[in-house]
Amino acid sequence: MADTSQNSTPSSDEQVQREATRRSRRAFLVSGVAALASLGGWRWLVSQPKEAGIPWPLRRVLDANGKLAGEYFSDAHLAPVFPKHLVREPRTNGNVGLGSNFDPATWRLQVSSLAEPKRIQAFTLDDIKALPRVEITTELKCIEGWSVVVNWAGARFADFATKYGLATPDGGTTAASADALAPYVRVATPDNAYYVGLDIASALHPQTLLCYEMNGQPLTPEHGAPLRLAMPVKYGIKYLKRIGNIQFMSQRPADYWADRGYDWNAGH
Ligand SMILES: Nc1nc2c(c(=O)[nH]1)N[C@H]1C(S)=C(S)[C@@H](COP(=O)(O)O)O[C@H]1N2
Ligand SMILES: [Mo]
Repeated sequence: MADTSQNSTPSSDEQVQREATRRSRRAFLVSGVAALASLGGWRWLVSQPKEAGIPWPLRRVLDANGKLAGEYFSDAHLAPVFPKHLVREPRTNGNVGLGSNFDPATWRLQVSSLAEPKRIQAFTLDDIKALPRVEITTELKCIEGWSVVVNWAGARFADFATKYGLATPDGGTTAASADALAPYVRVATPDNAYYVGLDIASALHPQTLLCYEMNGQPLTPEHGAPLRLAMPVKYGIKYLKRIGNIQFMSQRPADYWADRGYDWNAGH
């Protein structure tokens, strides 16, 4: 069949609009893929089992979001990365849930499944460190108005959830169906004094890390040892230090700062 696309002239505004939409959608997908590749996430993503040609963690994020890759994989929602020489030691900010009654030696990360009966699994720091190590240098932005470039190292939340099938209702090892994915995650300190709520797309975002190192050093207690969140698409309030509990949930979880009047999503 002859290619008529060169000389086809859109004859109405509607056709022009359709064409523009088609082109920008393609441009968007290409730039999204490039951004993932530059993060080193692409190789991991393409090694995952596929559904309809799309690796399942990504597929699920797209499904959960309900839009064409929209909010989470556009360049606008991939937080910018910085050269390492720009890193600074951040001040420590916020110590809710970081009381002294804590023994890192007996620490376990407790994860509870969406469905009843709750399946509770306990993970060690070595379990997290056994996952692919990801480094990212991004800006930690506090709602108080300061920001600082930090180099984080840890495991992708998505790798953790994928390996153990944690986001599926039964906490099993396979993803049964796309709509079965837990829509929300609650992350809290061991004493539950500080807690954040996340939608699943944000939790599985390729830049969301379970961190054990900050600026090349193991996390210090003030910065959330043994494990903390870093999620550069969100404000610092979501970077929960000293993670103790992760719960997959069907309802939007409470959030420490949202309970005090801040935006629940805390994206920027
Ligand atoms: N457990 C816990 N995590 C927390 C907080 C807190 O009060 N308790 N404060 C948050 C806020 S407001 C910010 S800006 C960052 C600061 O991280 P940093 O202390 O490592 O600089 O931690 C976040 N994580
Ligand atoms: Mo903050």
